[in-house]
Amino acid sequence: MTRFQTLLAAAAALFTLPAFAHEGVHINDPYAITRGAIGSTGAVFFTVENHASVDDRLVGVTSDVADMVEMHTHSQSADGVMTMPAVPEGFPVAAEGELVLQRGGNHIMLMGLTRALKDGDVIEMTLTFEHAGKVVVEVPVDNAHQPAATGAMQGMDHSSMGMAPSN
Ligand SMILES: [Cu+2]
Repeated sequence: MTRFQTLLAAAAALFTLPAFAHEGVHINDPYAITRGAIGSTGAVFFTVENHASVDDRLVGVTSDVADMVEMHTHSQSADGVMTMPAVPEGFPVAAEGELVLQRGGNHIMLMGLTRALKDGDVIEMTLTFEHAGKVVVEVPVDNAHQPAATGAMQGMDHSSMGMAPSN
């Protein structure tokens, strides 16, 4: 190892050790898709890494960017109708495991945006985990994040929740 490599290794250790040392959750690759007008809806996706040796659970999400923030999943009825039922009990994150929120699966739903959003805007959300506690995450709006699936969230039926279509 050259002296330069040694310095690099030392610097890397300095920056990475605190992250590995803490027994919490890490939120990776957060992004939101939304049509953006006030009162409309949006969806938020990210991956949760659980570095702890105990099972955890995402039990709550709050943000002042929407009137309602809910955890949703996707489900398909026998006759092929897709719905997005709320999951009030939240999403489990296994010990040393991962929770993946993605299009067509579990996601965070924003209903009734309190301000207009566009690509590049950043939403602040507070996630509450059963064990890891509260984690604040900055979520960029990036509608093109997975272009192939962009239409997936639109046209979803929230009428079962008594909400009028807002977009
Ligand atoms: Cu939803």
